[in-house]
Amino acid sequence: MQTRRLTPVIGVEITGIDLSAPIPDPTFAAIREAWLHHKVAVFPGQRLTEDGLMRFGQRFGELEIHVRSTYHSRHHPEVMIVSNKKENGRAIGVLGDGEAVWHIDQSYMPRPTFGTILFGEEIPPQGGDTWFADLATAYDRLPASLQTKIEGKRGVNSVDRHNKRDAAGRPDLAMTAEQLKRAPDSPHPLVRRHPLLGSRAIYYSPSHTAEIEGLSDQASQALFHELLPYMTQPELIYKHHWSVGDVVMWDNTATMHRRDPFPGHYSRLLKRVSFRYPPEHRVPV
Ligand SMILES: O=C(O)CCC(=O)C(=O)O
Ligand SMILES: [Fe+2]
Repeated sequence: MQTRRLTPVIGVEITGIDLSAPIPDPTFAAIREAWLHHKVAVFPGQRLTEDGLMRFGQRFGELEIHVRSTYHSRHHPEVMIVSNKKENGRAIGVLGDGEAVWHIDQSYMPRPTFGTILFGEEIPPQGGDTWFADLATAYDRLPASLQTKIEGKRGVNSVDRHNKRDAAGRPDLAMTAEQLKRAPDSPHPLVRRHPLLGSRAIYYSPSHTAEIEGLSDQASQALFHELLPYMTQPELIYKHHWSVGDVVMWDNTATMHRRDPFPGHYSRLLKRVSFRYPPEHRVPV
């Protein structure tokens, strides 16, 4: 197994390993270490079945069953389809061909996602790049006054408000009452401690963190507005340009991501699993 930094701050490429084959414990420990340390890990040239993707994901933690059940794989509810493809006029995957704006995966759940793994099966020749920003380094580089301002505050994460705000013309975002019950508005600290590393990171998901507890809407938005430029500094970002066979995984405790749109006449299809924090760290602290 070889590793290569993708930028001086965030991202590592890991080669010389076949993720579909059984991975010995020491090799797995090295992969996990590299991923946690660099926050985003890219494994090019993989061939993974859904079972293989699940087997790899399960080594990191309990697999999550995504609340948007419409886009589960037909074969396994743990596998989610991210795609613009349609079958009989119905979208088989989430997110379509549009931009996915900056977010932290499932920050709107009472128990948010720890890691997400995507496997690229069909990739368009242009567009659809996925950008990752390092929110631990962003936190470290905040002016002390801004660190103090967010210290001890909780952001209210709301998929319901996100859906209502962005749902115009996006039927893929609609959620049933049953799904919304699983995803109630969820307050989480704006600064969270990494459950395994102890480092601190900003935990503000521009798509889903709707307001700050105890602040007016105006004061909440003003603080978000102040934070965002520090979270999107170019040197904190790794932009992934996809090839078929790429596996990309990221740590939602310490990063956020966004995706570029792509021309809708191309097909893009990725398979996705996500896993949870260890039980003792499920609610961000
Ligand atoms: O389509 C992508 O590249 C990213 C999708 C995404 O945000 C996710 O799977 O969590
Ligand atoms: Fe995402």
